[in-house]
Amino acid sequence: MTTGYIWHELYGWHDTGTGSLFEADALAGMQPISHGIPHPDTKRRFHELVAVSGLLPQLNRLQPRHATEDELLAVHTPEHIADMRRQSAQPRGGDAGDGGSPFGRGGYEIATLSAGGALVMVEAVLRGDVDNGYAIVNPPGHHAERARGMGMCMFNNIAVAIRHAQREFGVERIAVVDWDVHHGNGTQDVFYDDPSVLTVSMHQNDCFPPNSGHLDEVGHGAGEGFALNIPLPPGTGDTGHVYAMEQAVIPALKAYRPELIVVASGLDANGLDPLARQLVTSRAYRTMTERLMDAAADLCGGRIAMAQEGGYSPHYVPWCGLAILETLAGVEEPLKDGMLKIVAGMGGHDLEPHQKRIVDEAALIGRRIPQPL
Ligand code: 9RB
Ligand code: ZN
Repeated sequence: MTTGYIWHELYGWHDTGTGSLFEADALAGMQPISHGIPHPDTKRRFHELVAVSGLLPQLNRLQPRHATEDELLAVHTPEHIADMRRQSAQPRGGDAGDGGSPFGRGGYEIATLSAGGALVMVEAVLRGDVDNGYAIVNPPGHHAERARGMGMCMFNNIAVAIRHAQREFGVERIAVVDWDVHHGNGTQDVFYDDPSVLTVSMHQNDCFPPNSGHLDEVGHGAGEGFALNIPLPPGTGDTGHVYAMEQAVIPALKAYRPELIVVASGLDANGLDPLARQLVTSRAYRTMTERLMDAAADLCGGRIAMAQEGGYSPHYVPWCGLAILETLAGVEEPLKDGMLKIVAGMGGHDLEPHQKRIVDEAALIGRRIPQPL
């Protein structure tokens, strides 16, 4: 098994400012903080654990490149791309679009390298250079819509990669599985009318963005039936997430029969994340990866490309990410998660009736996915 891997130093230079997410304002009691909640150190620490664990030499390290303007245009409006480029050239950078997503000067170049990282990974999987792969890209992408960035996302990295796969490799059906704790609204927006991409998002109900990712969002027009949302109640842990994967996500994939699975791999459903209230440990990330790999082996020659989205616990994101990478790479003796005892010890891992009800409802919707082409 060869597993592709991407991390680039420039991803660690994405500057989210001193009031990151919660805008600093001395007149309103909002203190600046150099290490805001979204901070690239979390992803850098993930990469460093991959290196220190000894896994890195077993991976096929790929070099990201910048997505071209033409590649971005397959997803985004010319106005949004021009706006990001213009703001990025300002001495102090700018904001992706919602006033809560700052980026520093040169942020455009980092964002195009992020989209290009997802694209290179998808390309390597489709060419068969690697069996599967994980790109720790930054900034994230899944909130970015066609015409605007938001939620710390400038360009929709995986959407750019998917359009590239369709244009250059003629892939007809691609499935997105988004297990970030926030709704993958941007990816859903880009493909909402399009049956050639199935978007499945499992997330904490009504976490972010507001009023987004409900069960009744199923796609529109020719894309009707090709979006699936699983809005899990706050407090859902390992069993609930694995249940959602087994009962709703995998059957939806089997109904759709994708030729490639792209995972929007946010790691912010973990039990220590400051931006959500789920209770996932590395165990569920490991099991969810196994289930997806089994489905991919049945459906699409094992082709899975994962790209990083959110994840804000500098302590625990590295362990969750390592568990996924070890699973992708088929490591037989994984490194023991040094924090599992404490995070798992917080409880909440049983499947509660109110969690099961939502997953079962989503599963019914997922079973009605039509045959696209
Ligand atoms: C804005 C606000 C946010 C923005 C992003 C996240 C998480 C993103 C992620 C959570 C809350 C508020 C722009 C509040 O990890 N995605 O995967 N909140 N953003 N107020 N305003 C004006
Ligand atoms: Zn997130």
